[in-house]
Amino acid sequence: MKTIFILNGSNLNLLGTRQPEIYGTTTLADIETACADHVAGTGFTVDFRQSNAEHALVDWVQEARHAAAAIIINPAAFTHSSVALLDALNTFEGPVVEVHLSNIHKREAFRHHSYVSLRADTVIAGAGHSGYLYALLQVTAMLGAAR
Ligand code: CA2
Repeated sequence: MKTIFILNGSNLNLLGTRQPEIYGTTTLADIETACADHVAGTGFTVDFRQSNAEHALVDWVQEARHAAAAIIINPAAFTHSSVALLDALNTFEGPVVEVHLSNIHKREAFRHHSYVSLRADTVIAGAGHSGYLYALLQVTAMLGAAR
């Protein structure tokens, strides 16, 4: 069984409770369930996590070097600020897919730059919560799965 880490950054624990016009009404727990259902029976498992702390995400990326075949990450605000997260991702050898619920390029100028995109193999933005499922399709394809 190969593990895919799905890492979520700051404030994403609030999904479904605030700003539904931007982020939708689906909760992070709903997304976790959909991701687990999506990989059921494929030989992959997902390890889904969220933190408001930059260092936790850095620690999890370091852990992934030994514990995960791929990383899907929505770094949230750390996307636009964290060289530490980029440095950690640069030590990971498997596929990395960056996901954003919103289209960051359609929003404020400060969201247009992503440090994480300097490492990501694929970037998905603006697909809402479905972006996580598209990311799973992409990493399983990159890892050579049937779907
Ligand atoms: O579109 C995305 O997924 C973002 O990564 C979300 C981040 C934002 O800083 C990025 O520019 C784009 C913000 C996540 C905050 O999530 C909330 C959810 C509900 C209510 C308030 C915040």
